[in-house]
Order: sequence, then C-alpha cells, then structure tokens
Amino acid sequence: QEYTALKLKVIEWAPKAAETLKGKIPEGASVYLVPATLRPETMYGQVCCFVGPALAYGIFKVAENEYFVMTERGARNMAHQGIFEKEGVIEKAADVQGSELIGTLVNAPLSFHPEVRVLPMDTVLATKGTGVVTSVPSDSPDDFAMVTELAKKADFYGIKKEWAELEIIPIIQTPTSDLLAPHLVKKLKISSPKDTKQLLEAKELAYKEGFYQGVLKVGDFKGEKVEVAKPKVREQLIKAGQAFAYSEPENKVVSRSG
Ligand code: ZZB
Repeated sequence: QEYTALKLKVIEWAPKAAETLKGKIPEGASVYLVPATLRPETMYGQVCCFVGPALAYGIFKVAENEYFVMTERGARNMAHQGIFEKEGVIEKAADVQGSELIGTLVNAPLSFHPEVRVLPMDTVLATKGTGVVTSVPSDSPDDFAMVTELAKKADFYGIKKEWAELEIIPIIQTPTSDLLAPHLVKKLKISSPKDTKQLLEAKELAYKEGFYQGVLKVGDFKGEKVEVAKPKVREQLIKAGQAFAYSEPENKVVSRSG
C-alpha cells in the first residue's frame, strides 16, 4: 500500500505531553506528527489530527534536530525506506501515550486551517499506517462522524469544543455533493462513530465517487479531476518537504531469517 505521509509540525505540546517529553528532545528540534493518507488531494480540508488515546506512540529521531511521532510499528516500516538518517536503525527518544498528545497544536500543510489540534479517535488502528490520522470531514465519513461526536460531547472527551468545530470547507465537487462525507453520513443515517457497518459502506462509496467523479474546487489544481490532480498535489507536497512517500506491505511478509 503506497501512502503519502504528511508532516504536521508541532507548534505547542499539550501540557501532559510537554511534561512527559521534558528533557528528552533537544531544545529547538522540529517534531512532526506523520499521518499516512491515501488522499493527498484532500489535504486542503484538514480540520484536526487523530490519535488513538489508548495507543502507545514513540518520538523517533529522523535526522539531526528532526523527530517523528508515530507508532513503533510505523517506525519499523520507515526504517527500511530511506527515511531515517541511518538505514535500518530506529532511534526512539521518548515514549508517549496517545491520550497525552490530545490538545497538541500542529501545523497542517495546505489546509485552510493552518493550525489544528490533535484529537482522540478510538477507532485508530495500531496495525495500519503510522497510527496517526489526519482528519478531513468533508470527504471522509469516519472523520465527519468523529468530529461531530467530539463537538457534541467535548467534555466527555476532555477537549475544548471549539477544537472540533473548525469550518468544514467544500474542496471536491462530485455529481451528488461538494461535501460528500456529510452527505453520505446523513443519507446512510449514521449517528455516531459506532455505526461501523454503515461507515464502512460510506467510506467505500466516498472513495469511488471522489476518485472517479470528483473535481477539485480549490488549490493550484482547481478544476482538475481528482484522478489527475491527486499525484500532482502529492508531488507538490513532497517537493515542498511537507510530505514523503511511505509504504507498507499489504499482508505480513515472513522474513527469511524468521
Ligand atoms: C486523509 C483522508 C481523507 C483519508 C479522506 C480518507 C479520506 P483505508 O485503508 O481504506 O482505511 N487511516 C490511516 N491510518 C489509519 C489508522 N491507523 N487507523 C484508522 N484509519 C487510518 O484508507 C486509509 C485511510 O484511512 C487514510 O486516508 C486515513 O484517512 C485513514 F477524504 O487520510 B485518510 C473515503 C475516505 N476519504
């Protein structure tokens, strides 16, 4: 699976994360959350960044003064893709729990909302990507269901309501809507992130319609079909140093050494 890993630079740590990380990362170092996405052309619509509150994350050294926040599993995959300074070597500077990251302020490349918060999502899988997910509620039904839930029950989730209420701006036009995910969530009567079956169906519909029939409404490739614009947006992000290619095996491959 070929992903685009986006670099969301930490602007300000949540207090708990700051405490945990004290003295473990050099002063002045750049630290990035690195969500893996299959939809680089939707990055204009990022409104927050999800982590699994119960998941374990690490802060991994990438180069002098550069660190990535992700799961150990993500780091293990990256270690063999020419991303880290020393090929095959993982240097972990610190451990941090997902829950401690909630509220951290990060920069979201290309987004209409340049500064977004790290928010909790229980369904983030430790077994996929980097365990960090950038949220685009205009085009991802899972993301729309989750931000709606977070805004409704902000106290329960221990967040500020306004963190989950950034405006959802239309970025892709399809024959049915320019806010495809909210449209599908309503149409399939999805009322919470727990409606997993309908959400899976909505995601499949959104992928298909977005890719084959979508046209970008914003950005440098405005007016171009998603199919055409997707690799261009990806290239632009990579050239700007705001993203990089990240891949992982679809199925577990058993190594020869066991
Ligand atoms: C931004 C985005 C915008 C995404 C969109 C999707 C959509 P898959 O394998 O089919 O689910 N993702 C990445 N890592 C994880 C994880 N560890 N746990 C849960 N979700 C994860 O597709 C991968 C997508 O699932 C990624 O692309 C990411 O969300 C999320 F408008 O990034 B995406 C219709 C989907 N639209």
